[in-house]
Amino acid sequence: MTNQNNKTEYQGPERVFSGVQPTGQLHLGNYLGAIKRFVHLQEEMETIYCVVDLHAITTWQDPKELHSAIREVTAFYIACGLDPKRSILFNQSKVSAHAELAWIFNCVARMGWLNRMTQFKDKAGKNRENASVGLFAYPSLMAADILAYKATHVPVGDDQKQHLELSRDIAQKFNNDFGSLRPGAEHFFPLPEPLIAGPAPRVMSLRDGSKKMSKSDPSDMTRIHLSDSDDDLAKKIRKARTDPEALPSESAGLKDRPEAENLVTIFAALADRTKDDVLSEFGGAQFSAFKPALADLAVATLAPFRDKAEELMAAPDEIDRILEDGAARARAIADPILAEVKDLVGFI
Ligand code: AQP
Repeated sequence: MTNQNNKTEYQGPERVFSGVQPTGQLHLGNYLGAIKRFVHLQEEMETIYCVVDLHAITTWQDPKELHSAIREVTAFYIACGLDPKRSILFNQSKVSAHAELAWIFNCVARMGWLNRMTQFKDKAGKNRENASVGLFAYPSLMAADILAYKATHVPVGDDQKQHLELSRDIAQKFNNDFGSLRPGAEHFFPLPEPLIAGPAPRVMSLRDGSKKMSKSDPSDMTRIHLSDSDDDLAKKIRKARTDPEALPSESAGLKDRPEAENLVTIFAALADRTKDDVLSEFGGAQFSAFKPALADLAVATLAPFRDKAEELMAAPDEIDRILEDGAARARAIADPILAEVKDLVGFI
């Protein structure tokens, strides 16, 4: 799993870090692109999963809604299978190393690097002058999230690939600038590896197969929320855009059929099957037969997460306790790393 070059150079332990923003409701893309993999990885490595509330405020968040969304993401983390004893679960603002290291990385990263980030361009849109400075510097904070723990592996959806590459550039430049001044510190930070090749690294909108499923799409019908009722789940799948053709019997036949490909990908990812395997069952079927089967599968898989998350949300003190405990364990890893960084940079 580890990049061989990185492994020979960086000698620290393998460690996973990732996060989800508490902005709006979690959707199927967040689950299949990220959280489902988080759960598998906790069986294999040390895992640290964060609710990235500092990232959330790079765009306006109502404070009351943010408060409740932090708990909700935590509840879904646990409901989907993350074990707070096995994985470290916490919210980012509780561990000051993230913000402190992000500042240092703002001084390592170059304007030209950040100027190339497509997510900033997409999110700032035409009104770039009015975007927050935090939105522009988002990738430096993301690098800090990962490197505050010297994490070696980062499971994310495909949309985060460019930010991960920037994290590697920041780690490399920090190593070059500061590590070379002290023997043995040339490989102070690992170059974190993205883990993107999941079963559904880019889940697309249910209404437009060329756009990714996203929290910020104005229409609810474009995405399946993890909190949707069974009826809403089934309705959204029933109304998902498709083409008039029957399903092909092999995945090669999905080429140039983005909506069909998306639904088959979702089915395969939810069922832990390959697309070819799904098509060997449904090849030749019309969407009128496939959609109800997908709706049943989605309800059977997602409804238990929703119900468990609701149960957890009814005990907010327990969620807060889990976050507090996770933050203490996170600080125990990050604080000594940050102390070394400060020393390397020359702070007293
Ligand atoms: N459509 C998607 N398919 C696969 N993975 C996805 N992710 C997000 N959308 C998809 C992955 O989910 C993780 C958490 O994402 P996030 O909440 O931190 O931020 P995001 O990528 O900005 O999520 P959204 O829904 O797309 O929000 P908006 O609408 O604000 O842009 C990440 O690993 C992400 O890759």
